Amino acid sequence: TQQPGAALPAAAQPDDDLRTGNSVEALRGAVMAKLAYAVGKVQADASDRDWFLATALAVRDRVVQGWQRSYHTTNTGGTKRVYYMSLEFLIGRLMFDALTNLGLTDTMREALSGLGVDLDKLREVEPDAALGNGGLGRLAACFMESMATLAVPAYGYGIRYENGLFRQVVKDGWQQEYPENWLSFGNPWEFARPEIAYDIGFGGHVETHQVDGAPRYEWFPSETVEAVAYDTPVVGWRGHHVNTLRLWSARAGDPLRLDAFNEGDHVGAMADRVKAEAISKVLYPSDATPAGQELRLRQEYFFAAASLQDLVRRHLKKYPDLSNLADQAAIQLNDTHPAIAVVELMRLLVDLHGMAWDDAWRITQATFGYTNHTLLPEALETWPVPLMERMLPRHMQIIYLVNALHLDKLRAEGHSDVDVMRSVSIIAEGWGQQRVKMGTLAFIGSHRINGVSALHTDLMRQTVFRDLNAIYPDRINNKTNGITFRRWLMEANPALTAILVDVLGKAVLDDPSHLEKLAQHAGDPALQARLKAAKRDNKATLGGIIAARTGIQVDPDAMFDIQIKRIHEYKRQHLNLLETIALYNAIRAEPWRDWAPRVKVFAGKAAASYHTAKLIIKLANDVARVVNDDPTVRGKLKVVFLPNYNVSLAERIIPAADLSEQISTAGMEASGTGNMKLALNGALTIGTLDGANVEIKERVGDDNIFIFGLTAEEVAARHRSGLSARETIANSPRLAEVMEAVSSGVFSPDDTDRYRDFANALRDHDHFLVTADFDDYYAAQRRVDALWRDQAAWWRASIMNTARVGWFSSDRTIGEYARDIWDVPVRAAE
Ligand code: F55
Repeated sequence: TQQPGAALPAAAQPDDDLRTGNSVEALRGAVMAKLAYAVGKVQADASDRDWFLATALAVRDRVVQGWQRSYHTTNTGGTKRVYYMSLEFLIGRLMFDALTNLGLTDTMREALSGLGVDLDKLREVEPDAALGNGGLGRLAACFMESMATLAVPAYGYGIRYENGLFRQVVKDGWQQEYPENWLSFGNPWEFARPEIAYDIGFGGHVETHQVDGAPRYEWFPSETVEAVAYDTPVVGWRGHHVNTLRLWSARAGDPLRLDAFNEGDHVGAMADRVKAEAISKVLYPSDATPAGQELRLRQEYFFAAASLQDLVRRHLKKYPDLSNLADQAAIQLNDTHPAIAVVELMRLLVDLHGMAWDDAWRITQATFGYTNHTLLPEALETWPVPLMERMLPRHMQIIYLVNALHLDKLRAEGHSDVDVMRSVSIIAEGWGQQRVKMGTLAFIGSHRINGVSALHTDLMRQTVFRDLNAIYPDRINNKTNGITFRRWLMEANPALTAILVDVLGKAVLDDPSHLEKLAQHAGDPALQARLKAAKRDNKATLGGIIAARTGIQVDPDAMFDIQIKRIHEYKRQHLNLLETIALYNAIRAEPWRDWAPRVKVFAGKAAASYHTAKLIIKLANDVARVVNDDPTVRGKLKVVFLPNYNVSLAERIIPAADLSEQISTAGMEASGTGNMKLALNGALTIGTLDGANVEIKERVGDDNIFIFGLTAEEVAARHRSGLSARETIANSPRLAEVMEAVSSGVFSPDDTDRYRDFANALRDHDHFLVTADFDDYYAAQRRVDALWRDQAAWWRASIMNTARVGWFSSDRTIGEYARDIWDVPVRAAE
């Protein structure tokens, strides 16, 4: 072991190289060198954070080699690139991604332990990069990893928010939001590229002049903001290929108003800088309802325009013009948030590069693909025309022209139905205000539109995009979501991974179809015992986290029943809470019965402005307090709300789950991806026939999943019938009792009216059909109890889940995008 201040080891052997060597000694030397020369600390004074930075930088050197190789190969190969445009990348911590994919985790652990440093402690000090809200942002992160794994030459484009998703603190049971500054101690993974910067215009006016008898349009923005690139390498499995996540940061251009500056209006000029730089300050913390604020539209255009300038410049370095852009670039729109890019590309092609409109439109459509992630009407993005006109005057002109040509063509083809024309128009009329429908714009501007599960895609065809689908029947296709098994199996659950490798061989790490062989061993008592022991360890670890963060003691031998996701009425955490109360009542009534001991764990953030979601968090904490304090149910039921759910916490909860709650109102959860992570890690699902649950059921089999509730069709019928929730409640004594308890303040003795309106809303409207599904859910939970009491049968089902969900790898999903949408090759499996 090196003493502090001792000479650094010489790079004698190739494998001892401080930059590239992968031996224990080389890694140790590399970390020591980073600590000294990059962090500027001596070992004796180094904090865990210093060691983390030194380690991350040493790992980064090893990533960079592959990065440069991949860059060179792509550049010389003339291969088509994929651009994944997303306002969110929920990447979480990156150190174990890099170590795992480079195969260096164990070597690094040994290298550090020789220095008296614990790698697993360093893991915990890395900030969790929460540049996203939930599923949509995490999907983008999984896709980045899978694109690197499959050696698809890809760039992720997004915004480098200084403040990611807020940190959730629970005070007296209520959610409070605190800023999360993930950059405050520096970010070892990123490379600032101050030289890669583009001017992004806002506001101003458009001038028209005639060029060769044709009108040409020129936009004179009144304001310019610079977009500066920050690059993060994304390394794929086994380090074969490394891609780039390029995030844009807003920088005020040189003194925006030099005149004001010189005239002494220092403060006014500075205020303009602040306004410009506000664009990349904060992530909008809503996972469903668009904010509709001016700053959000500025964010959308800022990063779309910067990304397009970047990829156009890359194209023109290699080709004389943009006529072959669609052969060289595929741009995927992650929901409508970047959809203004369709219009911006038209502007670049027509106004700046002088291309004929029809050619430009053909290229634009061939380049773009659009992924839809929600059908909830309140979640569909629209922007007021006056706002667009003011902020992006030329874009608004282009949108009107795109729309006019699109509607003219339909009329020429014989379409005349007013309702159809209205539904397929990009402009919505109503409430005295015109709005731009971003979903319609994205649809019209793309050659492929996809949903994220089979059911969701069918519903797209039947509902929001029904008329567009009838006109363009081949454009909508399904791409069921997936998850990266590197993070969600190998990194999150090393104990399970080791067992899988032992039973199935190492090939399972490269090809999840090998998991299927596990099914043969589902009844094997020895395998069951091993998996159960691994799960128990994971539960004990989670129990430690629960105790540390909430003070609640849980028993690792109880069933861990887990609902982790954003808090939303359509996800129905309150259905779970009502069932929890019913179970609590039942146990108290017959405490002598053989109850299956349970720990109900809830975690998730509510949008800061979503009052009902925050009340549901309070209810969870109120129910937890009452239940956990009641000696009658001790050892039988515990309720936990774990604060500040994020990617890192998910990595701890998921491997410890026995039961996975996927209980959204059917038709409302586009796919879900937590459902896949939990099933892969051996949890059984209790769920509705919604999103990807349907496809999970088809794969794991009816015996190994607990399905309940109305189907999407029945939900639609029920909404049409207008059946009353009051009647439903009256017909269920169990539910009536629970409703009365909540409503009257049994769980809120300090404020007996707290849940009155909430309960009355369920009685009067119950838009999410909590009451309609309650009895069936309660019955399904009792089937869960029964199976738990037969541990051999439970573990058989658990093994069948792990065995049969290999298909939900995001490698499979990306393979489908590559084949059906992007037309790019993927690297063959090992
Ligand atoms: C974020 C911002 C706005 Cl303005 C709207 C929505 C969101 C968002 O985070 N949506 C989201 O996460 N959608 C989810 O996408 C997942 C990935 O496709 C799905 O699995 C999930 O069903 C869906 O709700």
